[in-house]
Amino acid sequence: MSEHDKTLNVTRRGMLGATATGAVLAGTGLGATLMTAKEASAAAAAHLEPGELDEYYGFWSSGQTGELRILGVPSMRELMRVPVFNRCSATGWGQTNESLKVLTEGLLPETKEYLAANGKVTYDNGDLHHPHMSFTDGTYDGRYLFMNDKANTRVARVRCDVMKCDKIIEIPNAHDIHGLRPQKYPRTGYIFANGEHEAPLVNDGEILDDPSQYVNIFTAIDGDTMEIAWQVMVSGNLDNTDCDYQGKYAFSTSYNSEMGMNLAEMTENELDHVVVFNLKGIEEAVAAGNYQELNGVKVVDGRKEAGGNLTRYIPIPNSPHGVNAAPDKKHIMINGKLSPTVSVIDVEKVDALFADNADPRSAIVAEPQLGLGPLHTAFDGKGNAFTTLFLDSQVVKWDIAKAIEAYAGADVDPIVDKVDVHYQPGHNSTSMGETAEADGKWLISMNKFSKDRFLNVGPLKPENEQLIDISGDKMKVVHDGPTFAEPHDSILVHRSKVNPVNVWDRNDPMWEDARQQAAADGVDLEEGAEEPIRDGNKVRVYMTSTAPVFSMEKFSVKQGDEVTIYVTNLDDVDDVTHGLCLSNFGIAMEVAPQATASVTFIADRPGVHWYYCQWFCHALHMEMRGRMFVEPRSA
Ligand code: K7E
Ligand code: CUA
Repeated sequence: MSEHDKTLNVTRRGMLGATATGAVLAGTGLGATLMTAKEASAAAAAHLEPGELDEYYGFWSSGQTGELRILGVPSMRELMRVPVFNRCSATGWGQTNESLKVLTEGLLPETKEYLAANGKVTYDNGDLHHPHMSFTDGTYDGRYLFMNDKANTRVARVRCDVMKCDKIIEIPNAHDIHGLRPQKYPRTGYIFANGEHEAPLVNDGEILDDPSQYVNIFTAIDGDTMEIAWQVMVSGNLDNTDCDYQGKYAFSTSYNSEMGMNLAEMTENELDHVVVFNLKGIEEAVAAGNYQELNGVKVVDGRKEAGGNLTRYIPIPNSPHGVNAAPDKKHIMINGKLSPTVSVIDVEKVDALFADNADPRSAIVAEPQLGLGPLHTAFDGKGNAFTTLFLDSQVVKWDIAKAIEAYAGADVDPIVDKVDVHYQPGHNSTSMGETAEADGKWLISMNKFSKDRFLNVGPLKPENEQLIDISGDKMKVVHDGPTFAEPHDSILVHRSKVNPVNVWDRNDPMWEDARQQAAADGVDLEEGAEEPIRDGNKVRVYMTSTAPVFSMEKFSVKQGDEVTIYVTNLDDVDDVTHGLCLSNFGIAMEVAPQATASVTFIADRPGVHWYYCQWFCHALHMEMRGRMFVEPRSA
């Protein structure tokens, strides 16, 4: 069966409304013969010929893998992995001095102490759920991507010019950053980040079972400086977040308004809430000095009982999860999870909650019943919303205007279409769908289970991310895409918004420390040094690389020396990356065109040790190697 036929079959499965049984039937090939010409053309649009470029960049999280991934959409080809919170064997992320700086400089002092006690300088794991691009005036601006680490309470930034992480900060006072979104208007601006798990505010081991002393923390980070602007104490925990297109409010769901500590307590109430943050009110409180300073951060009190005008709590049924601002710049969708509904907030009605203390529920203008387990909603820019139904294993397309009419009493059904997905969808995303430029072409359903959709690879299965054509009235599943653990979220960014470079700028700040050290040693990074430079028991080796040679074919150090090897790649040709691997020292790193990278280690193994280029760069790539000689301590 050709690749094309497979695509057609998958489309047919979607049309059949396949359950697991339906999927097996479609596997017979029967489906393809039933395909209409229109469906075939949709499937063809998802298929790219070799060498054809995709129309969209897909930026994917990877959950507990801790990296950011880049896919091409609609082909669903994986283009790149960008290490962020993880260690990367290929690029040396977590080992090079440049990456260690990013991974360590934003850690809190007590974290550094804890890690040091365990023989580490940084965390090795992360749980990256939500990647989002910076905005200017309601749409992507191609500057940065921001993302959370739920595992170790961090927020990271990736530069879109080189697709490398340049900042990671740990968020004090909060616990386990989950929901994260950049400000949409006038620009990013703030990065809003939810602390998911509540904890005693002074968490020093004095308090365990007194929920009244537990708080949760909402954080606003300055996306330009990656410093914390302010934090807000809230009641209930915080799950997902999004903000309006006016720059006035942010919204965070809480699935545990009860502040329960176990499952029974957490799901006790029929209504939880969404917290509305009044950005101007918070800024004014901070400016007026109405805050307490905790761990160097200005923290204002937005808890329910605090009153004031910093926050409002809108009751929502029941354990709401996703928050999604519609491209109409007016509606915010709150996905009910344990309730079959999505609650629609009209941002224009939010002003009255603060100005007139209006009933918080007065901001709700629709609450359509969509199916079981609504988690996240995406948009097509034509007035439709697409909500994932986790329990039903479906995506439901619904008409926002009709949902509002129905809520006002009209006898209309907002549901336009439902399609089966395989299986149990979490997030979904549409092309440009979280911006004012939503274009209604593609939807990705990020399904948590793949079960029988792929060849069996053992008990641990991939997830299944399905591509759905949403350009017509009916949704059509056109492609299955397996992915490794566990992308939660993705964004689809038109390629016109993203313009990475091919070659690094020699003046890039990424290796500023190397530049300064070289200057102090009287060395030019682009020339390298003939011999290692000794500074007590510290030895610095400055090499350049030009395919297929390193500038040093050998160098000598003494056993026990702390050695730093700097490699500057002088090649400035697209795609001529070199790498340095020092065998049996556990050292390897990537050096892309015109970049400098460095690594530090103790040379504690006497003898001859080969270093070699670990990135295939030239016909004589195998010959691109050299020797490090470690003189024994006794010598
Ligand atoms: Cu955005 Cu998975 Cu962290 Cu929903 S969460 S699924
Ligand atoms: Cu240089 Cu391979």
